[in-house]
Amino acid sequence: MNFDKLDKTMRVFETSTDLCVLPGMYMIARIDGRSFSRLTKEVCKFEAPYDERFRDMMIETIKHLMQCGFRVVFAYTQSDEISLLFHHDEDSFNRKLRKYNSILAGEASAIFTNLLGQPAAFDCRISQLPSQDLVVDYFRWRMEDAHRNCLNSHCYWMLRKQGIDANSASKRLLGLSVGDKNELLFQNGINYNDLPAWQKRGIGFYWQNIPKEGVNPQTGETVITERQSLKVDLGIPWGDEFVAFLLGLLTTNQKT
Ligand SMILES: Nc1nc2c(ncn2[C@@H]2O[C@H](COP(=O)(O)OP(=O)(O)OP(=O)(O)O)[C@@H](O)[C@H]2O)c(=O)[nH]1
Ligand SMILES: [Mg+2]
Repeated sequence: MNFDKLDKTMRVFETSTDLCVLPGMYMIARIDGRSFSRLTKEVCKFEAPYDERFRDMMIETIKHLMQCGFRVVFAYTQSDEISLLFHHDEDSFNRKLRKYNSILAGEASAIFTNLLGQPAAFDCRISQLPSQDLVVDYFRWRMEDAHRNCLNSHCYWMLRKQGIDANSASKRLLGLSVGDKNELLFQNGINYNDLPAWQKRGIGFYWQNIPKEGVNPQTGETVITERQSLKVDLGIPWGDEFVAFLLGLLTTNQKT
């Protein structure tokens, strides 16, 4: 068989199951650290429950993901996960799913590994959402997860730091309500309300137009132009304010 024929014959086997995201669907990628429980506790020994060095590596990874060739309009991170919302008209690789999944997992793994100085891997999946309301629900879901993680992990590590073993600490928290957990923290000197917003709600990333002063070389006049700058928001709004913020973002990024 000559090469052209062989190429044509074999190509079918790797492309026949290719799926593309339908036009009009909103796409959100979730990129999650693989076995980061082990990485953060055994391999690298990060401060628990939250370590600013780990947070800052996630931030740098996301800055890269937002500028690596796709049109990402909003990113969100909490724990070891990253969510990327694409522009409504995003059309790289004809919206082929395998391209997004493999490239984003690869880019995140490469950057994070570099920052950490140890091998670290991420997986990636794409949600295909037919409406703006579902996009909003997606982020409300992740933010609610951040909030639960924050409360649970502060309780758990508060007990562990008092010398209680892993099993007993988990058992101690079983069946406690949100109110009980808040009270448990309070009795031990931690006011949940006073914890940093980035731990309770996660971190948001979006583009902002920043006015920039320049000089017109022909006339010598001062001119104001706009430059896009990436905002890393450690105090993103929550509740209705967050919903309004997201809907605003979706409206601006609806069509080209
Ligand atoms: N010590 C520490 N751990 C963190 C921090 N941020 C996230 N983690 C840990 O990262 C892990 C993320 O949880 P998962 O994604 O569910 O667990 P995983 O081990 O990565 O498992 P897979 O995602 O299924 O591969 C949890 O164990 C968190 O405690 C941090 O700032 N400090
Ligand atoms: Mg993980």
